[in-house]
Amino acid sequence: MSSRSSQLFAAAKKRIPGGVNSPVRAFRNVNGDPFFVARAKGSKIWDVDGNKYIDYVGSWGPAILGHAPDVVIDAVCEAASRGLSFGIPNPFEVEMAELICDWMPSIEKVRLVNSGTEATMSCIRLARAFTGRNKIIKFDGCYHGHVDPLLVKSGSGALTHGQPNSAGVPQAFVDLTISLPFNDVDVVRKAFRENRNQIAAVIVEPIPANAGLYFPEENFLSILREECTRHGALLILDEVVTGFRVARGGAQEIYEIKPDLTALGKVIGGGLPVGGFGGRAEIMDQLSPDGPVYQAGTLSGNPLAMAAGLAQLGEMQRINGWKLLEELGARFEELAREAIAHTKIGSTFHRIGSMFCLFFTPGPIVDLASAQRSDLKMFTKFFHACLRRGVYFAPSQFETGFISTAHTPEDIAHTGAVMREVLDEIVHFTIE
Ligand code: HOZ
Repeated sequence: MSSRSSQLFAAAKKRIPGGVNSPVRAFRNVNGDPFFVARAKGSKIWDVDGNKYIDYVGSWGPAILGHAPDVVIDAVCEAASRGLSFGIPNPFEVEMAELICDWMPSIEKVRLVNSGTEATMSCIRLARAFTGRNKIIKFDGCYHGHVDPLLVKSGSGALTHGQPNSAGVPQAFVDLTISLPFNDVDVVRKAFRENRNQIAAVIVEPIPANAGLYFPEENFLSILREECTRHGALLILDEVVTGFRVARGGAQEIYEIKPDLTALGKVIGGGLPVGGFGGRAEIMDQLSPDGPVYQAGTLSGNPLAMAAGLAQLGEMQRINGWKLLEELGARFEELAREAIAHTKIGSTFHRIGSMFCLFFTPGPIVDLASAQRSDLKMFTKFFHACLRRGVYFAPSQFETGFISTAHTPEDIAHTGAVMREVLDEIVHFTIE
C-alpha cells in the first residue's frame, strides 16, 4: 500500500508545479520524493505516515530555537488574538526595527518585508538609485533569492536543479550582472577596473551557504569593503541565512565588516514569512515616502511575524543561544570528524556555530567550483541512508545543515552514531 506522503505527492503534482511550492523541497536531485510533514516540535519532525526524524533543515534556517518553541507560539497566539494584519503601523514593527539596529550597528534604518528575496531585490534597487549606476557584482554559487538580476550562476535550488541561470530573465538584466568566483580578490579588482564608475554594488553572502557551506579567506571581505569604498559602490551583505544565527550581530560581527546595506530574513521571523533590509540612513532615506525609490507590501511588518521574531530573538538573548549552539555544534563536529576518520572516506566537513556541511571530496573547498567536486552520488546514498535511520539532512549537497537550541546532546550523539554507520555502509558498498 502506498504511503500517505506518496498519495499526497501524487495529488500535489497534479495541481502544483513539481508538486512543491519551492524547488529545493522536491528531493529530485537525490532521486526521491519528499515526505509530507504532519507536525514538528523541538528538534523533531513527524511525517504524515508517523515517521519521526531528527531535523537538521530547520525550515531552511528560521527555526533557531527548534520547531514551535512555546515562547514563540505564545507570542503569536497573543498577537493573533488582537488581529492578524492591519495594513497600518503596529508597535511590534518599531520594537523589531530598534532591536535590529541595536544588534547590527551597521543598520541605522531598516524596512521589514516578507521574504529574503524581497530584501535583496530592494537592496539592489536602492543601490542603483543611490549610486546612479546599474551593474552589480555577485559571486558564483551565492544565492540571493529569486531576484532576476541575481539568478546568474546562483546557488541553492537553482544550482541543485541545474538552472543557475534561470530562463525568463531578460539578457539585458544578465548583462548588468557580473558573477565572479568567491574568494578571488584579483578578479574583483579587475572587474572594478574594467567597469569604472559602472558598479552600483557588490552583493555577497559573507559565509556562502547555498552551494554547501564555505568560508571567506582572510581579508576577502575586508578587501571587498575597501574596493567598494574606493570605487563608490555599495557593499551589500546578504545575511538572510547568517543574520542573528552565526552570532548575535551576524557574520558582519564575526568578520568585523561594516556593509552599506544588509539583507535579512529567516531567523528574524521566528518561522513566519519575513524579510528585512537596512543600512546607512542616507541610503535608506532614498526609500518612498521620504525618497524616490519605491518599495511597498500589504503584509510588511505583519504583527504576527513581528511578534514571532521578537519572541525568538528575545529568547535567544535570554538563554545566550549562540553559546549553546556553539557547544552543540562543536560536539556535532567532533562526532562527524570521528565518523569520517573511521571510514577514511574522502570528504571535507565545514562548520561555523550551528551551520555545517559535509562534502564528499577531500577539498579544500573555497568556492563554487571546488564545492562542485563533491561526489553527488555519494551524497545521495548518504542522504537516504540517514533518512532511513530517522535523521533528516537537506536533500541537496548544495545546502547547509542547521542545528537548533532544541537539539539535545542525545540527538547529537545519535546523529553521530548514524553518520558513522552510514559512512561505513557507503564505503563498504562503494568498495564492493
Ligand atoms: N533559501 C533556502 C535554501 N538555501 C530555502 C528556500 C527555498 O529555496 O525554498
